[in-house]
Amino acid sequence: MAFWDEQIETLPREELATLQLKRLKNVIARARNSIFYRNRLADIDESQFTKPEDVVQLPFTTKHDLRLNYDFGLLTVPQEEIVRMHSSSGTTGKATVIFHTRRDIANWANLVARCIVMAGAEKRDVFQNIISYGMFTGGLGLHYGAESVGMLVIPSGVGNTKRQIQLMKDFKTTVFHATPSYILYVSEVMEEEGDDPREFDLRIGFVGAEPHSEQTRQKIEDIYDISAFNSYGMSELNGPGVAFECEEKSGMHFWEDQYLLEVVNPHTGEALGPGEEGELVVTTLCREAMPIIRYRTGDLASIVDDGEPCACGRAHVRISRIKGRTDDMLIVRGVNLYPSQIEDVLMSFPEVATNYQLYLERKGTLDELTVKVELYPKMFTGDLRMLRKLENDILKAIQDEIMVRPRVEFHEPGSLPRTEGKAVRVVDLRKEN
Ligand code: DLL
Repeated sequence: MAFWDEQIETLPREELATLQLKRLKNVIARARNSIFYRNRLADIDESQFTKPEDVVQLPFTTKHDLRLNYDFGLLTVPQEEIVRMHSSSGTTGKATVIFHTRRDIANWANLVARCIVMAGAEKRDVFQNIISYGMFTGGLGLHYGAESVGMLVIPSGVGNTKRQIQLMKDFKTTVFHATPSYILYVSEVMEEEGDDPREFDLRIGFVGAEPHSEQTRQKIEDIYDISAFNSYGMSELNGPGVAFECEEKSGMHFWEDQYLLEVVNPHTGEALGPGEEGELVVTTLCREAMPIIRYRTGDLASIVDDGEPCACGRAHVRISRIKGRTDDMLIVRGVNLYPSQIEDVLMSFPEVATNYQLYLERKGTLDELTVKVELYPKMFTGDLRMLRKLENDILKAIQDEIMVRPRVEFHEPGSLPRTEGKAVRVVDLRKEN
């Protein structure tokens, strides 16, 4: 088993806590160099902190704070010290921007390199980075990490799917990085072109940036005959490289030497324990240009609580898959649900292909949920009885899961809308009425 930074990855938990406390104090002091935190932290005396958990004495930082303090309000260094800017991919409201010093970029590349090596990829691999470059952090984030490891990096970005496939063939790509929805689309194009995705040289895939179920991961692994690893991050916390799966795949290791993690009740802000699902709240422990303290990520997950340290030997906690975002929650006929619950059900049916979308409408006073789902071509043989049975089975399984009876519509593969970046899973037309 390989490590990028064995000493820090396997640091005993007491030593990790000591390191976190020291870094937390430093980061508070540093944050005070920004206009925003100078006021926000005025009453805090961090010299009294005795353990990392004392972080709860600090106020939360929200996306709204970042927006209000656009552009340089959280910057702690003179502008000439910053070498890079990124932006979050939010589609509503003002953008939030994140700045990095040269050391921040090196640190981030190091973290991503940890993830890459943890998943079993190596210098000899050919790495195709099939994800958007630019303000989005997925492209450059993995790019720098992979170069640090010494892989041959093909910065192919997203789109031009036939060219992606050609590059994979010509340069014998062994590792890719993509959103789960786009890499599934790539496999459909391969099949249309008469290529068998299992026949390529691929062996490892990094998938992330959007919620996806365990079944979707398994689908990607089966289709490509690879091992796929879940990757979590967000622009406000650099981007990818925050948490990533090891070969045990029993949760994503959250790099606690760099990020202090809390899980809180999203409504009350109260601390939750291991195994309890809540909102991830994160403090950057090493960032120079723009430290963020107790950031309300909006992402819902839990700390894995299986009572065992991970068999890979890494000491850093593991988090579950991200269930969704606090703002993704749908209320349908008074019932709260997350799109990921429906994905879990859909992807457990082998007849279901790779794409789906949820449509919400209001008929009179009643919400109507339509689950549009693509089936594999073999299902469209004209055997209506078979389709009706499948429809009933899916309906029932969804209803059991979410307590709302949807409509289910079947579509041919490739017929529902696609995006090259993050998939749009929900079309909510109720707001327009
Ligand atoms: O998506 C960073 C990233 C790039 C992560 C590439 C992994 C791979 P943002 O555009 O700021 O940054 O979006 C962050 O995406 O708060 C989550 O809601 C969601 N997200 C990211 N990774 C996952 C994942 C990048 N593995 C937001 N599972 C986050 C579920 C994810 N959701």
